[in-house]
Amino acid sequence: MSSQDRTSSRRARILKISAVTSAGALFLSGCSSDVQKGWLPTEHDTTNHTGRIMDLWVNSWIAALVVGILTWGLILWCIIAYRRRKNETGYPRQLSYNLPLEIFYTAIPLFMVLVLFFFTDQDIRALEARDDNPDVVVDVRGKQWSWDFNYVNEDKYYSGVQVNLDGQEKDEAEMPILYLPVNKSVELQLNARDVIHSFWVPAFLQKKDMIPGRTNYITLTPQQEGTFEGKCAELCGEYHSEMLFNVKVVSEAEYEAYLATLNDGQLGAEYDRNTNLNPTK
Ligand SMILES: [Cu+2]
Repeated sequence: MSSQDRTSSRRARILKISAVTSAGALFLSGCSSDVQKGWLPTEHDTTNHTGRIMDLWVNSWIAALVVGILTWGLILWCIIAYRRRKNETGYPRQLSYNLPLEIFYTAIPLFMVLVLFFFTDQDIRALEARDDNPDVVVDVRGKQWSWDFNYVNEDKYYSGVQVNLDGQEKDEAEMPILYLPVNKSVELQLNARDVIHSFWVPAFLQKKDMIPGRTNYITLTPQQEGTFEGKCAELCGEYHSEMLFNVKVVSEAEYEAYLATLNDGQLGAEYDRNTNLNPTK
Protein backbone atom coordinates (compact mmCIF):
# COMPACT_ATOMS: atom_id res chain seq x y z
CA MET A 1 0.00 0.00 0.00
CA SER A 2 1.45 3.37 -0.97
CA SER A 3 1.58 6.19 1.56
CA GLN A 4 -1.05 8.01 -0.51
CA ASP A 5 -3.45 5.07 -0.19
CA ARG A 6 -2.83 4.90 3.53
CA THR A 7 -3.65 8.59 3.99
CA SER A 8 -6.88 8.28 2.06
CA SER A 9 -7.99 5.17 3.93
CA ARG A 10 -7.32 6.98 7.21
CA ARG A 11 -9.35 9.92 5.95
CA ALA A 12 -12.20 7.59 5.05
CA ARG A 13 -12.11 6.06 8.52
CA ILE A 14 -12.21 9.50 10.17
CA LEU A 15 -15.15 10.49 7.99
CA LYS A 16 -17.01 7.31 8.89
CA ILE A 17 -16.39 7.69 12.62
CA SER A 18 -17.45 11.34 12.69
CA ALA A 19 -20.65 10.52 10.75
CA VAL A 20 -21.59 7.80 13.25
CA THR A 21 -20.69 10.00 16.25
CA SER A 22 -22.73 12.98 15.11
CA ALA A 23 -25.72 10.73 14.36
CA GLY A 24 -25.40 9.23 17.85
CA ALA A 25 -25.12 12.65 19.50
CA LEU A 26 -28.19 13.86 17.63
CA PHE A 27 -30.09 10.79 18.82
CA LEU A 28 -29.04 11.09 22.48
CA SER A 29 -29.57 14.86 22.72
CA GLY A 30 -33.13 14.21 21.56
CA CYS A 31 -34.35 12.71 24.84
CA SER A 32 -36.30 15.82 25.94
CA SER A 33 -40.04 15.47 26.49
CA ASP A 34 -40.83 17.26 23.22
CA VAL A 35 -38.89 14.66 21.30
CA GLN A 36 -40.44 11.80 23.24
CA LYS A 37 -43.85 13.17 22.17
CA GLY A 38 -42.64 13.43 18.58
CA TRP A 39 -43.38 17.20 18.82
CA LEU A 40 -47.10 16.43 18.95
CA PRO A 41 -49.20 19.17 20.59
CA THR A 42 -50.63 16.99 23.35
CA GLU A 43 -49.96 14.61 26.24
CA HIS A 44 -49.88 10.84 26.30
CA ASP A 45 -53.18 10.55 28.18
CA THR A 46 -55.24 13.53 26.95
CA THR A 47 -57.76 10.98 25.67
CA ASN A 48 -57.76 7.19 25.78
CA HIS A 49 -56.42 7.26 22.20
CA THR A 50 -53.67 9.89 22.26
CA GLY A 51 -51.09 7.50 23.76
CA ARG A 52 -51.68 4.91 21.06
CA ILE A 53 -51.50 7.48 18.24
CA MET A 54 -48.39 9.09 19.74
CA ASP A 55 -46.65 5.71 20.03
CA LEU A 56 -47.42 4.84 16.39
CA TRP A 57 -46.11 8.23 15.27
CA VAL A 58 -42.92 8.14 17.34
CA ASN A 59 -42.14 4.49 16.59
CA SER A 60 -42.68 5.05 12.86
CA TRP A 61 -40.13 7.87 13.03
CA ILE A 62 -37.66 5.68 14.92
CA ALA A 63 -38.06 2.94 12.29
CA ALA A 64 -37.63 5.51 9.51
CA LEU A 65 -34.52 6.93 11.18
CA VAL A 66 -32.94 3.51 11.64
CA VAL A 67 -33.54 2.73 7.96
CA GLY A 68 -32.34 6.22 7.04
CA ILE A 69 -29.11 6.02 9.03
CA LEU A 70 -28.39 2.57 7.59
CA THR A 71 -29.08 3.79 4.05
CA TRP A 72 -27.13 7.05 4.41
CA GLY A 73 -24.27 5.08 5.97
CA LEU A 74 -24.18 2.63 3.06
CA ILE A 75 -24.35 5.47 0.53
CA LEU A 76 -21.48 7.27 2.25
CA TRP A 77 -19.50 4.07 2.45
CA CYS A 78 -19.98 3.40 -1.30
CA ILE A 79 -19.07 6.98 -2.18
CA ILE A 80 -15.89 6.82 -0.17
CA ALA A 81 -14.76 3.21 -0.55
CA TYR A 82 -15.48 2.91 -4.28
CA ARG A 83 -14.58 6.39 -5.43
CA ARG A 84 -12.48 6.76 -8.55
CA ARG A 85 -8.79 6.56 -7.70
CA LYS A 86 -5.99 8.27 -9.51
CA ASN A 87 -4.82 6.46 -12.65
CA GLU A 88 -8.12 4.58 -13.01
CA THR A 89 -9.62 4.51 -16.47
CA GLY A 90 -12.84 3.25 -18.02
CA TYR A 91 -15.87 1.94 -16.17
CA PRO A 92 -15.66 -0.12 -12.99
CA ARG A 93 -16.80 -3.75 -13.10
CA GLN A 94 -20.52 -3.70 -14.00
CA LEU A 95 -23.05 -5.59 -11.91
CA SER A 96 -26.36 -6.69 -13.43
CA TYR A 97 -28.82 -9.55 -13.18
CA ASN A 98 -27.64 -10.29 -9.67
CA LEU A 99 -30.55 -12.41 -8.49
CA PRO A 100 -29.75 -12.56 -4.75
CA LEU A 101 -29.34 -8.77 -4.69
CA GLU A 102 -32.62 -8.23 -6.56
CA ILE A 103 -34.51 -10.56 -4.22
CA PHE A 104 -32.93 -8.73 -1.28
CA TYR A 105 -33.97 -5.26 -2.37
CA THR A 106 -37.49 -6.42 -3.23
CA ALA A 107 -38.07 -8.39 -0.04
CA ILE A 108 -36.74 -5.84 2.45
CA PRO A 109 -38.96 -2.87 1.40
CA LEU A 110 -41.94 -5.22 1.14
CA PHE A 111 -41.26 -6.39 4.68
CA MET A 112 -40.99 -2.78 5.92
CA VAL A 113 -44.28 -1.79 4.29
CA LEU A 114 -45.99 -4.85 5.79
CA VAL A 115 -44.71 -4.00 9.29
CA LEU A 116 -45.97 -0.40 8.97
CA PHE A 117 -49.27 -1.69 7.61
CA PHE A 118 -49.69 -4.18 10.47
CA PHE A 119 -49.25 -1.60 13.25
CA THR A 120 -51.32 1.06 11.45
CA ASP A 121 -54.16 -1.34 10.81
CA GLN A 122 -54.09 -2.53 14.43
CA ASP A 123 -54.35 1.05 15.71
CA ILE A 124 -56.99 2.16 13.23
CA ARG A 125 -59.19 -0.76 14.31
CA ALA A 126 -58.80 0.28 17.94
CA LEU A 127 -59.54 3.95 17.14
CA GLU A 128 -62.54 3.23 14.94
CA ALA A 129 -64.15 0.73 17.30
CA ARG A 130 -67.52 2.14 18.33
CA ASP A 131 -68.86 1.91 21.85
CA ASP A 132 -72.16 0.00 22.11
CA ASN A 133 -73.22 2.10 25.04
CA PRO A 134 -71.37 5.43 25.26
CA ASP A 135 -71.93 7.59 28.36
CA VAL A 136 -72.27 10.76 26.31
CA VAL A 137 -73.56 11.15 22.74
CA VAL A 138 -73.12 14.48 20.97
CA ASP A 139 -74.57 15.14 17.53
CA VAL A 140 -72.05 17.66 16.15
CA ARG A 141 -73.28 19.64 13.15
CA GLY A 142 -70.84 21.69 11.13
CA LYS A 143 -72.34 24.65 9.28
CA GLN A 144 -70.91 27.57 7.34
CA TRP A 145 -69.15 28.75 9.53
CA SER A 146 -69.78 27.47 13.02
CA TRP A 147 -70.96 24.52 15.04
CA ASP A 148 -74.13 23.16 16.67
CA PHE A 149 -73.75 20.67 19.50
CA ASN A 150 -76.76 18.49 20.33
CA TYR A 151 -76.38 16.61 23.62
CA VAL A 152 -78.50 13.67 22.54
CA ASN A 153 -79.12 11.78 25.81
CA GLU A 154 -80.03 14.92 27.74
CA ASP A 155 -82.06 16.44 24.86
CA LYS A 156 -80.21 19.76 25.15
CA TYR A 157 -78.63 21.84 22.42
CA TYR A 158 -76.05 24.56 21.91
CA SER A 159 -76.04 26.62 18.73
CA GLY A 160 -72.73 28.27 17.87
CA VAL A 161 -72.15 31.62 16.19
CA GLN A 162 -69.24 32.28 13.84
CA VAL A 163 -66.08 33.60 15.46
CA ASN A 164 -65.08 37.04 14.23
CA LEU A 165 -61.39 37.27 13.37
CA ASP A 166 -61.02 41.00 12.83
CA GLY A 167 -57.39 41.25 13.86
CA GLN A 168 -58.37 41.73 17.49
CA GLU A 169 -57.77 39.19 20.24
CA LYS A 170 -60.62 36.72 19.84
CA ASP A 171 -63.11 36.67 22.66
CA GLU A 172 -62.92 33.17 24.15
CA ALA A 173 -66.26 33.65 25.87
CA GLU A 174 -68.00 34.08 22.53
CA MET A 175 -66.49 30.99 20.96
CA PRO A 176 -68.63 27.89 20.52
CA ILE A 177 -67.77 25.43 23.30
CA LEU A 178 -68.23 21.69 23.36
CA TYR A 179 -68.40 20.47 26.96
CA LEU A 180 -67.35 16.91 27.72
CA PRO A 181 -67.17 15.16 31.11
CA VAL A 182 -63.78 13.69 32.01
CA ASN A 183 -63.33 9.91 32.03
CA LYS A 184 -66.68 9.22 30.33
CA SER A 185 -66.90 7.49 26.98
CA VAL A 186 -68.06 9.90 24.30
CA GLU A 187 -69.53 9.29 20.88
CA LEU A 188 -69.35 12.27 18.53
CA GLN A 189 -71.78 11.95 15.63
CA LEU A 190 -70.31 14.16 12.93
CA ASN A 191 -72.76 15.73 10.47
CA ALA A 192 -72.65 18.63 8.01
CA ARG A 193 -75.52 21.00 7.33
CA ASP A 194 -74.31 22.34 3.98
CA VAL A 195 -70.87 21.50 2.59
CA ILE A 196 -68.05 19.21 3.70
CA HIS A 197 -66.42 20.29 6.95
CA SER A 198 -63.92 18.49 9.14
CA PHE A 199 -63.95 18.13 12.92
CA TRP A 200 -60.46 18.59 14.34
CA VAL A 201 -59.21 18.93 17.91
CA PRO A 202 -55.41 18.91 17.48
CA ALA A 203 -54.82 17.91 21.14
CA PHE A 204 -56.96 14.79 20.63
CA LEU A 205 -54.85 13.84 17.57
CA GLN A 206 -58.05 12.91 15.74
CA LYS A 207 -59.74 14.58 12.81
CA LYS A 208 -62.61 13.43 10.66
CA ASP A 209 -64.61 14.78 7.72
CA MET A 210 -68.21 15.87 8.17
CA ILE A 211 -70.09 15.03 5.00
CA PRO A 212 -73.64 16.14 4.09
CA GLY A 213 -76.04 13.20 4.18
CA ARG A 214 -73.71 10.90 6.05
CA THR A 215 -72.78 10.50 9.71
CA ASN A 216 -69.18 9.85 10.72
CA TYR A 217 -68.19 8.86 14.23
CA ILE A 218 -65.38 9.60 16.65
CA THR A 219 -65.41 7.56 19.86
CA LEU A 220 -63.09 8.60 22.66
CA THR A 221 -62.76 9.08 26.40
CA PRO A 222 -61.24 12.40 27.51
CA GLN A 223 -58.86 11.73 30.40
CA GLN A 224 -57.56 15.19 31.23
CA GLU A 225 -59.54 18.23 32.27
CA GLY A 226 -58.77 21.42 30.40
CA THR A 227 -59.64 23.58 27.43
CA PHE A 228 -58.60 22.42 23.98
CA GLU A 229 -58.79 24.29 20.71
CA GLY A 230 -60.86 22.90 17.87
CA LYS A 231 -61.33 23.96 14.29
CA CYS A 232 -62.71 23.01 10.92
CA ALA A 233 -60.01 21.32 8.87
CA GLU A 234 -61.69 21.32 5.46
CA LEU A 235 -61.72 24.45 3.32
CA CYS A 236 -65.46 25.07 3.42
CA GLY A 237 -65.92 28.57 2.07
CA GLU A 238 -65.11 32.21 2.61
CA TYR A 239 -64.98 32.22 6.42
CA HIS A 240 -63.54 28.74 6.93
CA SER A 241 -60.78 30.21 9.11
CA GLU A 242 -63.41 31.56 11.52
CA MET A 243 -64.98 28.14 12.05
CA LEU A 244 -63.35 27.71 15.46
CA PHE A 245 -64.52 26.22 18.74
CA ASN A 246 -63.19 25.09 22.10
CA VAL A 247 -63.59 21.78 23.87
CA LYS A 248 -63.85 22.00 27.64
CA VAL A 249 -63.23 18.73 29.45
CA VAL A 250 -64.69 19.18 32.94
CA SER A 251 -65.82 17.19 35.98
CA GLU A 252 -69.16 15.46 35.80
CA ALA A 253 -70.69 18.01 38.20
CA GLU A 254 -69.54 20.94 36.04
CA TYR A 255 -70.83 19.15 32.97
CA GLU A 256 -74.29 18.66 34.52
CA ALA A 257 -74.33 22.28 35.69
CA TYR A 258 -73.49 23.46 32.18
CA LEU A 259 -76.16 21.30 30.55
CA ALA A 260 -78.75 22.80 32.92
CA THR A 261 -78.06 26.22 31.35
CA LEU A 262 -78.89 24.99 27.82
CA ASN A 263 -82.24 24.97 26.04
CA ASP A 264 -84.24 21.77 25.70
CA GLY A 265 -84.52 20.02 22.37
CA GLN A 266 -82.30 19.27 19.39
CA LEU A 267 -81.26 21.21 16.30
CA GLY A 268 -81.30 18.19 14.03
CA ALA A 269 -81.26 17.48 10.31
CA GLU A 270 -84.35 19.66 9.78
CA TYR A 271 -82.03 22.68 9.86
CA ASP A 272 -79.65 21.28 7.24
CA ARG A 273 -79.67 23.33 4.06
CA ASN A 274 -78.04 21.21 1.43
CA THR A 275 -80.45 21.57 -1.46
CA ASN A 276 -79.20 18.42 -3.13
CA LEU A 277 -80.29 16.40 -0.11
CA ASN A 278 -83.38 18.45 0.79
CA PRO A 279 -84.93 19.48 -2.54
CA THR A 280 -87.89 21.11 -0.79
CA LYS A 281 -85.71 23.68 0.99
CU1 LIG B 1 -65.89 24.08 7.79
